[in-house]
Amino acid sequence: FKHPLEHTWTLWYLENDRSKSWEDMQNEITSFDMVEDFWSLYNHIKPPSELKIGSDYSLFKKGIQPMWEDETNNDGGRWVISIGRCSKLELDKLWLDVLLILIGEAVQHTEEICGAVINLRSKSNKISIWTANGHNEVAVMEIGYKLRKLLGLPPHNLQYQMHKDSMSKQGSLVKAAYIL
Ligand code: M7G
Repeated sequence: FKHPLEHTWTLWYLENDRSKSWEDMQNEITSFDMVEDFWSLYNHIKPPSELKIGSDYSLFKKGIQPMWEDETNNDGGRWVISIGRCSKLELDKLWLDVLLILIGEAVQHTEEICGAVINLRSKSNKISIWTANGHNEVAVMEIGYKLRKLLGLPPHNLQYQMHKDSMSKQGSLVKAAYIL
């Protein structure tokens, strides 16, 4: 017998390609709804630290696209973890921890959770957890506190950004709606 997960999850991979639009760079890899299938997928693919700069992995509930435009994300936002200098091992461990928190439904308000993204970037890698309603302050804060605790993050390492603010950003700075 395999062990069922609460939700079905879809893994996406974005490979940077200047000849394509951002949406067309997103590739849906596969979906799973069993613990054992998660591990066989995880063991089969490269860890994030081995991906090319400019790539993303996204894990979202099946049916939600990893983009602001999806109706479930539209009024939402994301908890962004600032990752300073860290080893490849630490980066891969943090991403795995986030995946396990998601598929293991380890935070309250699981209905608010949409998915998580890791961006491999030369300036700074980024991991973020996307939630459905950025104005549901109680849920957003409880999710943030739980993430901080489970991931063992020091204070001031989590910033909640509304997708609406990311969409309309002028410079490189998106204002934080909440900081933990
Ligand atoms: P990023 O890859 O999220 O972060 O955004 P980065 O700035 O650290 O590389 C880079 C660019 O990708 C944005 O300025 C948008 O042009 C595009 N982009 C990112 N996201 C998450 C979306 C999205 O959800 N929808 C659309 N249409 N474009 C996006």
